[in-house]
Amino acid sequence: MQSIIKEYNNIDSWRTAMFLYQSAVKEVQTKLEILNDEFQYVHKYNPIEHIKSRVKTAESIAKKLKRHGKEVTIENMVRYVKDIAGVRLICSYTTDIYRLAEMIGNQGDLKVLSVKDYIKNPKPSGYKSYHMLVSVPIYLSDSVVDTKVEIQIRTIAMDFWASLEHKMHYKFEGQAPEYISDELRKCAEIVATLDERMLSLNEAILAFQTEEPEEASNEILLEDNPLIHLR
Ligand code: 0O2
Repeated sequence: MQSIIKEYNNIDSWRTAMFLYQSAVKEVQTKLEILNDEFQYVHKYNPIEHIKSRVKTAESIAKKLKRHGKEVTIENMVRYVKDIAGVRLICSYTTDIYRLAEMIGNQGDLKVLSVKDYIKNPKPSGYKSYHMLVSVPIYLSDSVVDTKVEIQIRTIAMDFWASLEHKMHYKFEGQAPEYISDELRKCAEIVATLDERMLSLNEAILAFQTEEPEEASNEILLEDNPLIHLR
């Protein structure tokens, strides 16, 4: 273990660091694809709609270090920028998010270093997402290097919102006109409502499908209809 930590702290070249982050993204993405395939095989359901992966650009790393008041060095980048390797999981429903988080937490070779639940505690901007910082062992020919990857899990609707908010943030460099920030906050509320209603609707559809074969007739009493609880 000691030798692994020493190796990690000894990363002194940009190419070595980027090679490790790219390998870590591949490793985590493959793991999550396998989990999703297994879930489909066992439960006939995919909790992941799609996966987006990226390694942060040099420009973005430098910007983040400056934002945190740190000198732009390889050492500081490895120590302070936690999301250089990033994997984003897009799901249909909020329940998928917590199901996936639990599945990730149960992976023996991934160490969960920290969790930020911006779904239960959204940012003042309205940003919602579930962030997990994990470390994954990268097996090289002569050593093993634990490498950090930030996994972001969010619904399709949250992702749609976050993409536009990100665009706004970059366009106005944090100085967006008040009416645009206000409108985005209102859209975040609509996103939350949409996610809730889509989840209820999906549950109602699933309940209907499982109950139907046991019914003597196809008639459904109004008070038994799960859809009437939606609003
Ligand atoms: P980019 O350009 O997307 O890579 P930080 O608060 O960011 O200084 P930390 O610990 O990395 O420090 O924070 P966090 O909360 O885990 O955020 C990491 C990433 O989550 C961000 O990376 C964004 O991708 C995303 N994120 C966090 N907050 C927001 C938000 O309010 N709106 C949107 N659209 N995305 C957010 P970067 O490096 O900030 O940006």
